[in-house]
Amino acid sequence: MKNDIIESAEVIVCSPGRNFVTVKVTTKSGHIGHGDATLNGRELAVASYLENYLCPLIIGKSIFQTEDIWNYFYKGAYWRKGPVTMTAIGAIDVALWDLKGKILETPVYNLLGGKSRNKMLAYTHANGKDIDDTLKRVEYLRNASYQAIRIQCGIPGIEKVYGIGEKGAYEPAIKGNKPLEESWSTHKYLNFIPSVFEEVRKEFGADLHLLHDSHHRLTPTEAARLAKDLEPYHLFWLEDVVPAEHQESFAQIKHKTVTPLAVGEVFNTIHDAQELITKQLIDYIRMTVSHGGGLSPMLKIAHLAELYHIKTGCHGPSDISPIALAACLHFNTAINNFGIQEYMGYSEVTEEAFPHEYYFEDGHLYLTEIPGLGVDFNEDFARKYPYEKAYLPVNRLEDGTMFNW
Ligand code: GCO
Ligand code: MG
Repeated sequence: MKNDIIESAEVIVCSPGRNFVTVKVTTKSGHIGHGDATLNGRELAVASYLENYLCPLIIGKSIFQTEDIWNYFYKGAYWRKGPVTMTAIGAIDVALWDLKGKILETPVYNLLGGKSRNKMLAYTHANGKDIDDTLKRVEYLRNASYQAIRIQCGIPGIEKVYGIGEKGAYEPAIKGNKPLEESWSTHKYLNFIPSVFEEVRKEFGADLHLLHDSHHRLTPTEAARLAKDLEPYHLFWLEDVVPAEHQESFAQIKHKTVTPLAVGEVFNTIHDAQELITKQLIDYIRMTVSHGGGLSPMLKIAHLAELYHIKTGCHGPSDISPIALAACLHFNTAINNFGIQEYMGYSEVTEEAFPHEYYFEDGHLYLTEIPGLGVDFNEDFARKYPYEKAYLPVNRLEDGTMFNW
């Protein structure tokens, strides 16, 4: 087809609001497509993989060959899987789908199966330093029209806990040359968290959808205890209860509780989730388009999950760029088994760097009819903010033992 041959592929690493890695693919006809290659705290590894290995190999190929190009990079590399590799492949894949939409003059969702829904339920975060503070934040978000809220709360006796920021908005990556150290006590966490949900339900009633993230910190036995203790509060989901690579742990948890389970933000291929899906050990698969290798493999994962009653709930933190979020929204629009979309929003600087068509209203995210993904990259503006090294925190038990973050 006319217009479809790739002339160049470039990687832009900069920090408009926070660090982002953006891939820009240009066709001979001058069309431009974008992909997001941001992997929080490991940005330069992905940029190097792209610059040195993937970008040079797509020059001269057709943007329509997404399936062949994806497999060329996945099967063709011999070394498979892993967040760095798959985020890099995913960024190219998304940029090519963006180009397909632009050249065919249609939104990307029309190429993925068409419109299966008009709007997408979104959840955001309430992060309180204590129960009162958490209740205040839930109230604020309810007034901002959210119908689904993830609840995280400071734990008495633990100084610095996952999910709780200084001023409300939560950004885990800290600029500097070494990671911040957090600390953890599962005993204190398990004793306290159910009381937070008790208060939230008392105050806000049964209709609000509530979610919670354990961030990979429990054993299957501890996870089952928490899931059972939370049953009276009817969570939408309980996320990442155990380290995600232990697929077999979920059988132990799932068979003990009716609290819905979600996992997968750190997965990067279908093989990470295959057993969880086909044995129906989870309720929501959290893989996101950019870290999951792009739209091409994510469609396969969603279709497999659909057969087993499992819905999607794409990871959508502020550490993936609006390009990746838009890719999730097109994916969510096209599949049948959409569940929910995480949505944290962005700083003003980030919004200016990535002007976008999608919007949030009345608790939901919406797409428009614009061709492609509907996100631009304001490159000159973004380049004014150079990359600054930042790390995700590490986590130790109270006695100093290295633990899961
Ligand atoms: C979530 C996540 C994030 C991650 C972050 C890592 O559910 O949104 O757990 O808070 O920790 O995206 O970069
Ligand atoms: Mg999470």
